Amino acid sequence: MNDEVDVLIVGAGFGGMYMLHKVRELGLSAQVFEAGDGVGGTWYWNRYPGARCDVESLEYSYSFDAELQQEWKWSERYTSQPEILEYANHVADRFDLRRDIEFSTRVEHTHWNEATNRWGVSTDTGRTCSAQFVVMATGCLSSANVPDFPGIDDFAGEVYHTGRWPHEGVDFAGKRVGVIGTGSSGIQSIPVIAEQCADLTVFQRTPNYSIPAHNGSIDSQYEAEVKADYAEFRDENRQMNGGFGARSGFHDEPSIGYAEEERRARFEQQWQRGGFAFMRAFNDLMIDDTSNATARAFVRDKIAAVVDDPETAALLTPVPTQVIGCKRICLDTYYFETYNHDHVHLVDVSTAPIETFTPTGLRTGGVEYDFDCVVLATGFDAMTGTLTRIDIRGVDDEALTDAWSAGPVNYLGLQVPGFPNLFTITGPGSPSVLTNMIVAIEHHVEWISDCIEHLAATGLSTISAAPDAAATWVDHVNDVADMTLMPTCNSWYLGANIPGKTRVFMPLIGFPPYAEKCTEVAQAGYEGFILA
Ligand code: NA7
Repeated sequence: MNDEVDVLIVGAGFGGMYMLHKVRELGLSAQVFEAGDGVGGTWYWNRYPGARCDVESLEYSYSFDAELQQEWKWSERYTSQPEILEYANHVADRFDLRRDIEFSTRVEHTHWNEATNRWGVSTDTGRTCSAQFVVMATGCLSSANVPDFPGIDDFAGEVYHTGRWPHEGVDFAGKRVGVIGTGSSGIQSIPVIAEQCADLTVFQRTPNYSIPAHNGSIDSQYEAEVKADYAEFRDENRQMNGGFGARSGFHDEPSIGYAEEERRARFEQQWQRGGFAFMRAFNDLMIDDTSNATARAFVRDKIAAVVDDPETAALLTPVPTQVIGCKRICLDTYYFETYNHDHVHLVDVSTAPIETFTPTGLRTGGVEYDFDCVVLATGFDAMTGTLTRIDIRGVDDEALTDAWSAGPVNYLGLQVPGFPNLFTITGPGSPSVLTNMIVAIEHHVEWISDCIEHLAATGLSTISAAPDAAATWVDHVNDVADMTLMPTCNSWYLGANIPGKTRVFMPLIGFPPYAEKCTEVAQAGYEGFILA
């Protein structure tokens, strides 16, 4: 147990694990506190059936160690949750990370002490620790959103949230199951649950655009090509918008000017590639509504072609004005096909919300539905939820919740004014969830460790974001978002899925320019930060 360390890291997901490794490389001491009883972060918690990464496995993996990326072998094009968790455990073993991680330990308070220039951290297990630096590696999708459904405690059956799935799994055989929510978690789990249960009813508030993943065993020839020069492959991806998909057929031209037939052929080609490649069919899909409308019309036709019952197909189809890509696109395996089974039913709760749970099920639109269990695929209090649930207090005992009462304020998504030596990995204001998360994580961890090294080398003890730099940055994040179609719907990027949460666009659109900006800032002596 380390009670006094140089760096305290909160979370042992991919961010926390790499941060620990880098801190050790600097020759500094570290302690990690992790709420789960194992490593893996979001992949530790999200064990629902069908859970799978939506970035290809050869890309969604650490690049920092050449041997690690050569020796690890992925079995599928898109990795399943169990295999990602196996990989996370392999990394923890390979780099001997566990000896500095305290599991089943949730950080509750993190207070800055101005007299000592150190953070005091305490946990739900009664542990306390003091640290010069605190790195929040708490993830963007860690705090489950459990809507306040009346009567939920009276329901006699089981209720599961996809983001808090029981480790022993759930046996759906012979059961009547309700699923609430049709985001990624619902869309991935519904086909798998449908295969196992007796009867499935899906409650949908907003239909989503979903693209087939065309998942399968990894293409060994492609894998060999990538591994022949993995460093080059990583570089190519880092130069892509979002840090991924360099070899997924990106077409760097606007759709306008293309004849209808050519445009559809291009969409079809990308549809057949599968996954996010679809949105790379043209370069203006997220900035020009006319162009976006051509993509969504294409997907609407696909849904109509797959779903047998026209009424169900209509319900599953987003309205024509709903921008594709505004909410995160889902990748699926036989999602729409699932509704062709007789034992799968769809209930629209857009106009008649779920009124109440009952002892035997739930009621909506005056109709009672009976279930043995209900799955909440209702998402997360994304990006800020986990940070604001911790009692974080900076200079003058200011609470982070007060500093962020009108939405997250920080500089580069890395530091909050008035909270010295506290860093957020993939915090709001950085590209985070709009990238391949591992690319964003590695970038942040390396920037933070360089920064800590710089302070040590120059004999400085604190760094914090300058208030004016942070204010300008928040405006910049919103200005960039406003140039796109991203703020046109009620997405979790805007916090719009959480009642009462301030509506502000949280992630920055624009990786790799963001990474270049971070480098420039560091090279200019950490311009926009106050060093003391
Ligand atoms: P999402 O994408 O936030 O989806 C949550 C779903 O739950 C979505 O369909 C919501 O409808 C629905 N929802 C939420 N609250 C309710 C209530 N009260 N009643 C009915 N339906 C509700 O979360 P996911 O876990 O699927 O995915 C999160 C990210 O994880 C994903 O984007 C990937 O990055 C991985 P709504 O659309 O708000 O009308």
